[in-house]
Amino acid sequence: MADITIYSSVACPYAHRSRLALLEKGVEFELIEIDLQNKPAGFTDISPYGKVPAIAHNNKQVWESAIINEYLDEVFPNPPLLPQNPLDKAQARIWIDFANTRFVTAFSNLLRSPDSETQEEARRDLYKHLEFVENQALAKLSGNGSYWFGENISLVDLSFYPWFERLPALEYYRGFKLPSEFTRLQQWQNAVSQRESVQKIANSQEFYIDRYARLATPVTAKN
Ligand SMILES: N[C@@H](CCC(=O)N[C@@H](CS)C(=O)NCC(=O)O)C(=O)O
Repeated sequence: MADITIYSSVACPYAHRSRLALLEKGVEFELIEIDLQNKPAGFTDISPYGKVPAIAHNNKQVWESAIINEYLDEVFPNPPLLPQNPLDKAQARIWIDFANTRFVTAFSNLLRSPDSETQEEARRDLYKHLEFVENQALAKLSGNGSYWFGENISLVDLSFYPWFERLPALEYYRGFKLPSEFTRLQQWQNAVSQRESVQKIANSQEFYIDRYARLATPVTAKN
């Protein structure tokens, strides 16, 4: 029996992050797919917020994707997915926080908001956040390497990537593409998309377009 059980949902980008971390670590795990429209009885005993992902390890639970990923990195230290030096580790955590609080919020508002003004604000924010990543992260930290911190993949790459796999849905529903001027980001996306872990659980563009049909509600203009 695997030591780790992950409660996941195939379309969920947060669960995607933790599944990638498990695959990068090469640990055995059992995956339980949760139907979020019809959660199993007692699911909050495993995941107190009622969300995926959550993991069970040694009869204890951990939830919240960013926390799960740091936990996995500590419990399975090889290969390391965070820099070892405290200052670099702090930088990595700042970027993961940036993903959670800014990048994902703009992505989600653009896709989900039925309100055209909110969508336009989200579109501007998303562009601004991608520009910030291009100039302040990839151009400065990556050197000649393909990943956020250069040669080695890290939890920062895994924290952003699931939304990049879902960009075709944003293009389909909102006409938003990764701007071509962000060449470092394009290279980064290509490199991450080719990793074995990523390929193993990648879904097609059609999958996301179909799955997000319900969320990508039509625009309603304000009077
Ligand atoms: N902050 C959480 C977000 C997880 C999350 O929002 N998961 C969604 C699916 S993508 C969920 O489980 N939603 C079910 C619900 O809220 O009832 C994390 O990073 O793990």
